[in-house]
Amino acid sequence: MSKKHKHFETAVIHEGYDSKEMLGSLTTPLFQTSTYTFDSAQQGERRFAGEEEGYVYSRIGNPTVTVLEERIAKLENGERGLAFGSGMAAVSAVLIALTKAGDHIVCSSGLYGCTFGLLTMMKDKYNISHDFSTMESKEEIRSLIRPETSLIYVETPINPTMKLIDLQLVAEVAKEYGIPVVVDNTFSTPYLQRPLELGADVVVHSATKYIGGHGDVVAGLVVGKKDFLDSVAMTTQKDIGGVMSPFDAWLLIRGLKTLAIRLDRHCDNAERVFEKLRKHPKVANAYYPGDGRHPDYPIKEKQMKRGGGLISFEIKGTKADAQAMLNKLSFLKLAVSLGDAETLIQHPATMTHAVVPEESRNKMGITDQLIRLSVGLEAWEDIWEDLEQALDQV
Ligand code: LCS
Repeated sequence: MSKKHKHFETAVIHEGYDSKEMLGSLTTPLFQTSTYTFDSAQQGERRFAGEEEGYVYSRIGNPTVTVLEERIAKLENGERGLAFGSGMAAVSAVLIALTKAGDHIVCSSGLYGCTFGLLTMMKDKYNISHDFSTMESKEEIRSLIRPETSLIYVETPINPTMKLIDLQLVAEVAKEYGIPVVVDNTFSTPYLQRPLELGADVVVHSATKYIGGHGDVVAGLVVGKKDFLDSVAMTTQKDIGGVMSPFDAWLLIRGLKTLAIRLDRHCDNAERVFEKLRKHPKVANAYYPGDGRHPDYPIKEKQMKRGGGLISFEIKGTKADAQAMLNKLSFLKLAVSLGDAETLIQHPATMTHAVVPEESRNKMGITDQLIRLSVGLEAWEDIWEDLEQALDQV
């Protein structure tokens, strides 16, 4: 196996893969197979018993997927990685593994819409309740923890409000109670933020976003301690079965190689577009964690390398004005998802967070005027020109 690489930019290209083991193939081969042959019935028995290493069936493991799992584990500085068929498959595998009927979850006061939907379903079906916390102080988190609280779940930056949570502070409280902290690191990726180094126990990703980076795959990843991920691998991954296809792993291995350079460009573009956007007369508020005026900027300075590629902003006016602006865009893409080469723009209240009831949306800060912008890799001047002409027409 390859040695541990010191620099992130090298690790995204080399970790978890040794070409000498693969007939010298420079790129990771695509093992597009569902199953694996045994030399004898006894070998099959030993493999199923876990007495001999080797692949048995691609829901339980695949060599292409293994390379990706080892690479993401190294990048997040965790012990083991696991790959899933979507970000939600990853989130649900972790949440189901860590809870039983009657348990309780403390979560950040903003979450991706489908994560909110999953928590609502778990409450309705299994009486697993949850409370939202701003996580602004230790006292506030402590006040919500009950004997049956089995985990703390955090998104930071929060989709789509771009508020931040202090991960070290949350991890310190969780340690007092001996409960794990799960962090959705989709918006930052390990290039900008490494929650496990700040005391979190598990990291989840929608790899659909920056990790893939090219808008051509839906996928999820989990990283954490070996014992916990071994148990997830044998339960909520193997038996619920939301695994990643080998081809999707192959695409993600390719995407990851440029993660660092892509993210630097996403950040450069977002910083420049934000400076213009915040001054536009039709924009009431604009939120970017890399901006020194952002209320959570001190948290950004503590735990994020840069501010990321996402901006959200509120239009002066109504929902109709926000929709009118989106309809006036020329080449920027009106679409959900984020982290792609193309700049993507969407209306959270009616799209990604439409499943969140209006009252909860308002509490989270998702107003009808809020627009989320995933700044792409195009020339920033072109991105701004399109946004400006659309805003001018509102
Ligand atoms: N976590 C976060 C923070 C997300 O933004 C998403 C998807 C997921 C988990 C789920 O990942 P998936 O299953 O889609 O791979 N977020 C989306 C968004 O903001 N627009 O479209 C999807």
